[in-house]
Amino acid sequence: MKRYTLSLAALALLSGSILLAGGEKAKTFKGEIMDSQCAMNNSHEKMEKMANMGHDPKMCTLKCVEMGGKFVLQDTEKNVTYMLDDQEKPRELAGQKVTVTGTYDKKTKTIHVERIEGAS
Ligand SMILES: [Cu+2]
Repeated sequence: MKRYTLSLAALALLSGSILLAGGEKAKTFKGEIMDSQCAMNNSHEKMEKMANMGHDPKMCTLKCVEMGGKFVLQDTEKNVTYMLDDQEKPRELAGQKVTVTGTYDKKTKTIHVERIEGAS
């Protein structure tokens, strides 16, 4: 019994220090799921003209990722690009306006994604 209590205390201590080490609190980021290539232009326009594909942000995003790009969150109003450490969830929301919840790592400009929701 004594050992059990001890390990519980150790666990609590451990998780406490993990929380402290994590530091940053989860925040929400608004923007559009875009591909890293088009994010450099802050728009799909250039790529769409080049590939002659009409205006279809979803298709452009998926195509560009297929060609080796990465899904990113693009704040088109501020022209800021956030990398996303989750490359699965963004797929179904490609080209859409979304709200991403997660912690931001300034060094790598990457959001550690907890949640992605389509903006209504
Ligand atoms: Cu594109």
